[in-house]
Amino acid sequence: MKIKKDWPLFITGHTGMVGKRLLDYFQRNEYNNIITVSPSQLDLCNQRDVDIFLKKHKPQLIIHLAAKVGGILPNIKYPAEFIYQNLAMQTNIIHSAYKYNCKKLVFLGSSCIYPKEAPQPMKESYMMTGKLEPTNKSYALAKIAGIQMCQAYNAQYNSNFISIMPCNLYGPGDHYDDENSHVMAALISRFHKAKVEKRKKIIVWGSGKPRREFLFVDDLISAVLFLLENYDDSSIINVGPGIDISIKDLADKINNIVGYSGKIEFDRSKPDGMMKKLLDVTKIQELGWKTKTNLDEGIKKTYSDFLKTHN
Ligand code: GFB
Repeated sequence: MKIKKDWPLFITGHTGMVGKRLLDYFQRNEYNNIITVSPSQLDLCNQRDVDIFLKKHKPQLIIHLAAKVGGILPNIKYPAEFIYQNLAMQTNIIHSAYKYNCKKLVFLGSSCIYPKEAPQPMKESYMMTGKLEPTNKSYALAKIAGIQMCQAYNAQYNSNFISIMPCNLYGPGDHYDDENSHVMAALISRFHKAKVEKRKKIIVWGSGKPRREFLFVDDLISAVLFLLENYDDSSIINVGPGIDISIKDLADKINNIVGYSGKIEFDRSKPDGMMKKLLDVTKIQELGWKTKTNLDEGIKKTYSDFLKTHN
């Protein structure tokens, strides 16, 4: 669908890592009708307030990025918050988007919607073919419900709500917290601290054997923009580089980039989560999109942003 720059465009979650970069892109490119709202002004979990807000602004385009997200530990510790907040926010947004005739909505899922034992790499068709990984079941089920909701509205009301499944994201503006972050942000911050404090050893969670696929935030932005213009299908679409790396090799990479010289130890009492989670990205590549940022380049850019914001 051809997107017009003067359409009212609502970005939820505009203060998050993805939202900030996307908002910046739309502002630089003279989209002149951008709508954002802070959580203190509008609680996206409140159905009535969301409905009033969308009735007033009538966005023609919605990019729904607001979500309760976190690394493996918060997913285990706060499953109720993950399922409630994500279900509530997406349900309110999707339903009011339909009510007020939104022309196109982008819903962001996650590679964790695929079964724990899915064959690798994971094709879009593998969704709901097996049991989910227990460490992020609440988050995954909320995302699966969001996908189904988009598909149901497309089928019944002829909406154009698309669902994009990215792999693990990272990049400037990530949330750096030792316990709650995703692995990339947690390790960048921990290796940096260990270097500054001249620690003899550093702890990396789990066995180091799980493999993860990482997508640099700017590549996700480019995929979202590409799919906005080039994808109007109900079926889900994977986004990633199609390459994965073990947590051990990732730790070694971050170690080299940060320049820490101590010993790396693995804490096997911490969860490994899914052992392999690699997306099959044939579908988006055949449409003509692929990632631009390789992992070394992405980690360097992320670390440099970390230094600017955390020194
Ligand atoms: O990014 P992450 O927390 O979540 O990565 P998932 C977890 C993997 O990294 C596990 C290892 O294998 C951990 O054992 N790891 C090593 C660490 N050191 C650390 C560390 O210091 N912090 C963290 N967090 N992990 C996420 C879901 O699963 O996948 C999200 O939690 C989302 O909801 C995302 O769906 C795509 O990759 O396991």
